[in-house]
Amino acid sequence: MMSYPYKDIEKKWQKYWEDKKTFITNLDNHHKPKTYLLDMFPYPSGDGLHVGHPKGYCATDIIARTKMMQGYQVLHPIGWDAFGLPAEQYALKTGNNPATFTKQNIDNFRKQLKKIGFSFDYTKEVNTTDPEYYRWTQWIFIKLYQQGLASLEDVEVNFAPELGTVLANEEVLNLNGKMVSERGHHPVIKKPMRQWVLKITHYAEKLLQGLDNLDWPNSVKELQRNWIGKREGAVVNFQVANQSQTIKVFTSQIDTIFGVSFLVISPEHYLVPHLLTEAYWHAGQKYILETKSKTNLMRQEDNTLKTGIFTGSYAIHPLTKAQIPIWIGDYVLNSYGTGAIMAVPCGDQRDFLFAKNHKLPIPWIFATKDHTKAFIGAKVYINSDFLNKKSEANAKQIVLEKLEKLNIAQPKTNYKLRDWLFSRQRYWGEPFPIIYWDDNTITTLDEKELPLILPKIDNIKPSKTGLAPLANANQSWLQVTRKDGVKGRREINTMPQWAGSCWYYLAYLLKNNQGDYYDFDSAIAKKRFKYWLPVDLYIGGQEHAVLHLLYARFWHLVLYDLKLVPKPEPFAKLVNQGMILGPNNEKMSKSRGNVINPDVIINQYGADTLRVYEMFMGPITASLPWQENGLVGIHKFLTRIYRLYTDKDYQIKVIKENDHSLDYIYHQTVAKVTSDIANLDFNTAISQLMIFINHCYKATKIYREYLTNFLKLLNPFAPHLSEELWFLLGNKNSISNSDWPKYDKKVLITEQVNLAVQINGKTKLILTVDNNLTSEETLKIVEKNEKVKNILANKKIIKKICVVNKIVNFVIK
Ligand code: ANZ
Repeated sequence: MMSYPYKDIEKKWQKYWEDKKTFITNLDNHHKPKTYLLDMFPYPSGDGLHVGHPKGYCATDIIARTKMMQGYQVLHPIGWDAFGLPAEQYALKTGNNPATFTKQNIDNFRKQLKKIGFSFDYTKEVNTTDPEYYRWTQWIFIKLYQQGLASLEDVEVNFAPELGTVLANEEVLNLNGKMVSERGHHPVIKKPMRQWVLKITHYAEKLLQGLDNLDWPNSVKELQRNWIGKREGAVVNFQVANQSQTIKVFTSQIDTIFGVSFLVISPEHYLVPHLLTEAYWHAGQKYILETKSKTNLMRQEDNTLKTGIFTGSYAIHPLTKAQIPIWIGDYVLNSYGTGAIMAVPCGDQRDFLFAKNHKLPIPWIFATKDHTKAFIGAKVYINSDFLNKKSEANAKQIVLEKLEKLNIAQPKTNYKLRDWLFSRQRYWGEPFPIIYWDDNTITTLDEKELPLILPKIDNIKPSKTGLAPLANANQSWLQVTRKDGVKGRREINTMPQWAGSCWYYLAYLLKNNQGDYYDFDSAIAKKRFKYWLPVDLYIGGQEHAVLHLLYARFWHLVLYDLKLVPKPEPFAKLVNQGMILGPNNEKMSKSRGNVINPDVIINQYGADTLRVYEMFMGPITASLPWQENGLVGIHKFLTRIYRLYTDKDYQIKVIKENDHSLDYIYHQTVAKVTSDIANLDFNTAISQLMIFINHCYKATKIYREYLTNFLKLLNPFAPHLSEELWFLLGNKNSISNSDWPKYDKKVLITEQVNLAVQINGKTKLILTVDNNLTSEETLKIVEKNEKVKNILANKKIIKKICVVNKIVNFVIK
């Protein structure tokens, strides 16, 4: 196969960049415009990198190298999200300490990344398991605690007995109607436990509002909006007949109040003991016990049997004064709204199924002939007293106002978002800086006592009861004595893996020359945050759409409110790279046996081939299968470049004076590659590089400066090869320190075309314009034209339609 000495070349330049510190960023140099490019930092697994990892890193690397040549101060760091379950489980299996194992994995990951030639500034490396790092994770926790945003609560948690740990809802899957852990598919059951909870719900509204201004994929913003789940509705009070209690229900459809034929409260509702009458007590208790084994997911499923039991009590309908039965039903969740509902079987399918199942009345308040399911569609009210003939919006307002006056209802905004369960019964996580004192007080550690270092222990097995592994730590770690002699013990739970990844983009900015961190609240930190934030481009997988990205935004908002960071949002622009699938079009995984190891590819074709191939596969956001022949094609392309610059046959064609024969293709290439990179259209930029090389091969003369500048365009994609050829051309300094080429727009004008200017489809004027304009540019020129201005004077333009090089049509009233 056609090849070039990529092995020597790549080794040589990787060493050069390291020796010359080419990509070391001075965080305190704030004299240029900046760009902060962030990759979702990897979990350093024992399996090492696979070819999917570099895809996102290649994208940020291209931008980093381009921006550096374009005169920006660039930060492109990397680090390790190194706490977490896999290391702990591996350690359990092999009897190793996760720390040793994690260090080996990190060293291996770093070595692999270096071989791909990324322009990462490794001096800014962060590692979430480094005590100097988690000192600040603990510090932020203390801030949250001081703000009242961290508290201990008895929560029904998802407990995985085999893992001996509690999992957040997001870490639990519904597999065939059973709760299992997302990682490893271990069974999960509900169990009440005292846990740390972070009050992310306090920030629900800010988290929702903040999304509007972010340059993020709409799909991700929509996922976050749904997760936050804001609902405008009302709380309505139903008086219990012959009792002093009222039941508060949350409804988003108060206009359906005349359709209410019963109430349903959740099995966990605090009024259950008051409402269950003696006759129903036994059956009620049995039902409540049964629901304990069900997941929230199962309870909420649309088409399952809607189980429930009558309490024996009745409520009074606030408007009709009718007595309506109160039921317990597990499709009503205690954690949402008020944990109680007014059931409208003709308007809500779950209520409909419940009514059918328990033979409860179904009053029809919507004009419809279909009585086989709950009504959906445009509402026409019947049997609804003063609401009949009203529009939906009107009806909602009228009932609410009426009930508000009677003190029976209040408007209420509800959020689906739940507080964040923050305790894990694991060893390999950040210890909480918390002490429980024998005098029943709880305190956080003093800042000066941080970091609280995770003690080395021999037995990191969780006990099957859910007591965390740190219960096995040495007494000298567990026990503390206060100056006044009062004894205390440390928290034995640890923080979840999300904690360390909530603020790592800030940690990069805090790195000092000693390899640890400036104080989070120091003057230097403030200056750096002010200059470098927000992150300009964040690239990572779609799987982090809700959890990591919502948690990190939450912490950032808290830090913003504490005036520790200057802006409320951490990540201005987000891009989700697509997956690299196995050659068989399936997700790459060890179990499927279709994992491609980048080391093998680099050995066989070189890192530049790997990089250019990954970027050439298709749009960065697309998920596409790995294809060996594509890789071969790219390797041939790079070899062709190498030959053009080194082979005598071509060298004799190189001229020092421009003969202008390549002017057009050269300027076109600079223009296209520049804008494609800015738009993250890397595959089409590479196509253009190929077109340029084809022209050079066909040309009889090649202007030397064009060859030189081509290398700058190639550099972000194939940094080693371009650096090698750059030095071959006699340059003495890294190509990364050179300036990005400019193009001359005039050269790109080949002809002019006639453009019809129309009003409502009728041609009014013909203008002659250049044939290389974008639609925005065309419109600008047309609208500036005096004659057009006269035609359009005093007209109200509803729409502008532009067909480039042909027509501009103004639609007017
Ligand atoms: C009456 C009604 C009539 C309702 C109707 C719906 C349709 P979203 O919009 O998703 O927030 N609901 C309230 N609390 C609940 C709980 N804890 N568990 C289960 N369901 C609950 O859902 C709001 C609606 O879900 C509320 O409006 C309530 O039923 C139900 F034609 O009230 B609705």
